[in-house]
Amino acid sequence: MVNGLRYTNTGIPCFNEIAREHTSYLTALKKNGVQVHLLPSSERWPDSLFVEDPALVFPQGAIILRSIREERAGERDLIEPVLRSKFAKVLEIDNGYVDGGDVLCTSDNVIIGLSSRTTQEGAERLVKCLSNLGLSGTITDTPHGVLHLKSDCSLLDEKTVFVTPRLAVSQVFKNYKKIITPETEYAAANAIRINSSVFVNKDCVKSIALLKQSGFKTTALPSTEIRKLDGGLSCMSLRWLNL
Ligand code: CIR
Repeated sequence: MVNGLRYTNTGIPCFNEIAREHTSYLTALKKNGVQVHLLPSSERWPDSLFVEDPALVFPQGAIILRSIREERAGERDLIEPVLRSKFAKVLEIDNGYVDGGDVLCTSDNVIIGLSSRTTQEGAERLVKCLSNLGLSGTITDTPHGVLHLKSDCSLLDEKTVFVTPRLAVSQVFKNYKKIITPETEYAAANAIRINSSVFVNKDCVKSIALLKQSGFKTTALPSTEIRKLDGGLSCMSLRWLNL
């Protein structure tokens, strides 16, 4: 895993530190009422820890995505059998490319960000798969130089997004209440709402204060080492409601 992809090489991350961050994450998920299914690790696919990217899951079914990066191309084969064992309906993106990190699921729509990982063709295929599951999708842009749409935003509740200033201007959020990350803490935007708590990067103290002031309960989690691989809190799990 320490050999995973990274945009800027700040040195090989420490395996033990990542393992500790991952354990804190798992503990917090369980403490907040999530039933966790842990997948076996893979030496062959070092980025496979980031299970958010090769698939999407909804109560109605799962969608297997397609990575544009050869270094991640086999991850879909790792996750597919697990999803087939859990979902009656499993669809696949067979053309174009989409990473799950570019997909923000809201209560009534799925927002898909075009990026260096998600192509127009992949996004259009995804909209078709979503429609097959009875869901709607909207394609939008991701700010230039940002890895994934969700590097810069997260959904805090049905009507509220936590978003960086550079993405907050997007029309796609025009009907949302926006809480804007402080200029020095863009990394906080990759948060996740888990039942009654918002998981947020522990170092982002201003953001934690801001979220608390806005009435959200927070769980501060360490992610310094995982960030060296461009990972964040959303990307280490695939989350769905058992209806
Ligand atoms: C990559 O570059 O693909 C991984 N090192 C990081 C992926 C992070 N995924 C995400 O934010 N959804």
